Formats: sequence, C-alpha cells, structure tokens
Amino acid sequence: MFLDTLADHCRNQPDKVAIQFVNSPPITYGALQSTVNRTAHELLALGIQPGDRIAVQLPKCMPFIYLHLAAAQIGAIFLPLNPAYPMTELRYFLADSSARILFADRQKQPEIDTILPELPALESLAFIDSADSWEARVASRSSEWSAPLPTDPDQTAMMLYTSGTTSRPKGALISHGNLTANIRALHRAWGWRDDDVLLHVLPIFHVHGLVVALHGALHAGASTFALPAFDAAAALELLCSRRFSVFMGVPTMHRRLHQLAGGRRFDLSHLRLMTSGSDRLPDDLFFGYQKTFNVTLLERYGMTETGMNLSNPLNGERRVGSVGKPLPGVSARVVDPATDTPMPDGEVGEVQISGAHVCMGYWQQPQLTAAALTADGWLRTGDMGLREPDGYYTLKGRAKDLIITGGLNVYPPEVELVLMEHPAVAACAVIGCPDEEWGEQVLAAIIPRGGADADEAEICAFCRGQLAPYKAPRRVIFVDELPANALGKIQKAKLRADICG
Ligand code: MCA
Repeated sequence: MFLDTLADHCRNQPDKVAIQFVNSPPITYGALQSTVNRTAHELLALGIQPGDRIAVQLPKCMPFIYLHLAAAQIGAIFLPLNPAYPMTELRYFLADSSARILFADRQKQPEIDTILPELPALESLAFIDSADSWEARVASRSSEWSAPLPTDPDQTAMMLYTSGTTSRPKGALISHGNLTANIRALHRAWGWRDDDVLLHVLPIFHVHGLVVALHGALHAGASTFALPAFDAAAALELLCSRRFSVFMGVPTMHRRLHQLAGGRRFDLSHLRLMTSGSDRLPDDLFFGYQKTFNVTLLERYGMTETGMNLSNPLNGERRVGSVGKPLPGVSARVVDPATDTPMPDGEVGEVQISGAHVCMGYWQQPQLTAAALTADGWLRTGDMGLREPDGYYTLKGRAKDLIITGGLNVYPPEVELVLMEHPAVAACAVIGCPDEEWGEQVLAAIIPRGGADADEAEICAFCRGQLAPYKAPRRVIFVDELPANALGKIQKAKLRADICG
C-alpha cells in the first residue's frame, strides 16, 4: 500500500527534503513521518475511529498533508473540501458525509458556528491558524507508530465529492488499493525518480494536486517545492531556475505561463516532465509551448472516480489533441452508450474504464453506484471519444452535462437549482461558453419572472452566496424563451450555438 512505501522512504532517507513550502523551512522525510505519527495519535485521542469521516477545509498547507496521511494511517476517511465553498455548500458536504470532525481555518470560525446546529453528527471542530500551531498542538504526542499500517486494499482512504448531472454532489470512495494502483501506474508510465524535484502549484483538495502530483513525488521518495496558490510570475521564475524536473498544471495555468512569456523564449527543456490535465489542452497551447518553452506538454486524462486513466507517453509521440493510451493496469474501451456495445476504432462513443484504480462507488448511494457501472463492471465516464487504430485515444466532448472551467468541474443542474431560488428567475439554463483562458466560462440564460426586477450583477452575487465562486455564472443573459425539444427538454447544444457562437 502507498503508506508502506512512504514509511520505507522515511526510514531509509530521513534527512532528505520531502516537502518545502515557499518561505517555510523544508520538511524532511523523517520530520514528515514524525508529525504524521503525532497527528495520528492526536486523531485517536480525539476519538476518531476507523471509517470515520475527517473533513478538512484548509488552505494548501502542511497540516492538510499531515491530516491526510494520518487519517489514512488510522483507517479513517479523509474528506478534503475546497476552501472556497461557502457555508451552504460546506453544510451539505458535512451533513451528507456525517463527518465526525472538521478541521478548518480559524478565520472561518464565526461562519461555521452558524451552521453547527444543523450538523448533529459533527462532534468536534478544530480550527488551525498555521502549520506552526499544528506542530505545537501535536508536539506532546508520540512520534513513533507501532500499530500495523492498513493492509486491506478495499479500505476507504478518501472521499471526494463530485457532482452529478441529476443529483446533488456525491462522495466517491477512494480506497487504499485505488490510490496504490494509480500511483504505481503513474510511476511506471512517467518514470518518477527519487532525484526528481516537483514544483507543486496545484490545489491539494483534488485528485490532480493531491494524488497525481504530491503522492507521485512522495511515492518516489522525491522532493516537492510547493506554492500555496498558483502565481504565474513566481512559477515561471522558479521553472527557469533549473531546480525542478517535474511540473504539472491545468490548461489555464499553462495558458497564463505562455501569455506571461509574451513572445519571449524560455528554454525549459531541462524539466524532464511537464504535464497538462483536468481539461482538454488546446492545440494552439500545445504548439505555443513547444515554441516558447521548448517543451512538449504531456497530456493525460483522469477523473475523480478513478484518478488517472490514459496518458501520452514519456518517451514516444505525445500526440496533439490526444490523451494517449491506457496506463499500465488500466483497461479502456469505446462503446455505444445506449447499449454498452464496443465501437470500431475511429468511431466516437463513450469511453469506459476498468482497473484496480476505479473507485469503490459513492457514499451511501447504491443506486448511483450501480448506475455508474455497466453489467460487466466498466465505469461509464460520460466522456465521448474515439480510439485510433494505433491505440491513442482522443476525447470528443461529453455525454454528460458538464462545464470545465480552469480545470474545475461545474455541473449545470447544481447552478440551475440555486438560480431557481431567485425570485426574478422563471426558468433558466446554465451552459459553458468557450473561453481562451478558462477553457469555458459559466453562463446563465434566464427567462425573467413577469414583473420581477432582474439584474445580472445581483443574480451573480446571489449565486456566489450559495456556491463556490468558480461555479457562479460569470455572465447572465435574459431571454424570452429557451430552445426545447418536443418533450420540453432544454436543448443546451442549440443554446450554446445561439449564444456563444
Ligand atoms: C478561480 N476563479 C475561477 C476559477 N478559479 N473561476 C472559474 N473557474 C476557476 N477554476 C475565479 C476567482 O474566484 C476569481 O473571481 C477570478 O476567477 C480570478 O481569480 P484568480 O486569482 O485569477 O484565479 P486563481 O486563484 O489564480 O485560480 C485560477 C486557477 C485555479 C489557478 C487556474 O482555478 C486552479 O487552481 N485551478 C486548478 C483546479 C484543479 O486542480 N483541478 C483538478 C481537479 P473573482 O475575482 O470574481 O472573485 S481533479 C480533475 O479534474 C481530474 C481528476 C484530473 O484529471 O485532473
């Protein structure tokens, strides 16, 4: 399991830097293990049992990482939450997961106090000011750990919420076996090495930043240098410093780096691996990167329920517009989504995935879990694509109603539900309009309620009160009608074509 490999590195190279946050002292593998052990003892002292959900809504910081690894160590379920979630969303995640404890930023305390009466299962709250305060808090606990590490591959390690096209967000259950399978596959495919140095700029409440990037480096016994948030200028300067060998980003980050270069050339070819994921990499950016940075970005494809599925090769052709081939241990196929019948190469169908990395299902949602899988156990990704005769896959859109903005998924029904609560909204449809920087921008088309005052800024602000800012519409347009088919279902493709061109 992934914890065993990490324990080996901590034992064998205790003085090597594991993680360093900018402007903070480096944390060695030995120190990482000691504080994780202390944190695990602290969780036990707080009464946390195996299987309990530990919710963490913290900025990117060391305590987040300690809590994640310590939760796994004691067999609890780590539930990371985007710090941008407002209280309405936080309340939903805490209630749905019946989290036993919440670790949150001290600054959020007054707001969180207001939702506590509605969260009977939440027994404890811990507010954290800084990495130092966490280390001081656990300092009296033992730095040793003698209990066995979890061995059951089916034991849940993490719960990651992902929205649905017809349902409220659901918690995908990621097991120790899922994580281990995924990290091992990426190691083989991307040739992770112990002398790698990763520049980490991604958020860590998602698979990309937490599993693909951070676990990738930890599993290799490599070193990570972390920025608490993406900053294109700082990142470009660091990338040029020749200190790093690996960098991972979403297309919006790569776009900003490319724009920052402003036509100047920077040779970043000393990096042995620069990847792009979480959204489609536009062709112009792929070629722009080659020209500006002398780097061919490696595009790969994953999802919350699986971690990584497909990847362009480390050595060999990184094909523009393609997400490459199945990772080691991953099976992929393209099917007719109506019948789950495999399609011939070159024809577009739904991409389906199977392997030891596919999640265990959704928290307390047996029906949604069953619906996500075919009769023979393939995960329906909801992504459309085709397989070339030489095995490369290309994605061709989505079967599901999903917007990706800046590498984050937004499910229109979630936004539409909020909009329908606004008194000036009679009907609405939320779509993603293409955008060079963000990939897509969230747009709401609204039929105003007769006589009600409808104001774009006010409606956007209303949504921001209830949804994380990235989910709230950036633009609202008022329409007299929404295109619908004979059954009354809104035709989003037509709406997109009419509005976004
Ligand atoms: C920030 N804003 C956004 C987004 N992020 N709006 C839409 N989409 C977003 N993703 C808003 C802010 O609230 C702010 O609004 C305005 O945009 C500008 O903020 P700015 O400071 O420029 O943005 P930022 O903080 O620099 O964030 C941009 C970002 C960030 C760095 C690209 O979105 C990001 O870290 N994205 C990566 C997401 C990620 O890791 N996804 C992986 C998911 P205002 O000013 O109006 O308040 S895992 C996954 O998808 C699978 C498994 C996979 O394959 O990887």
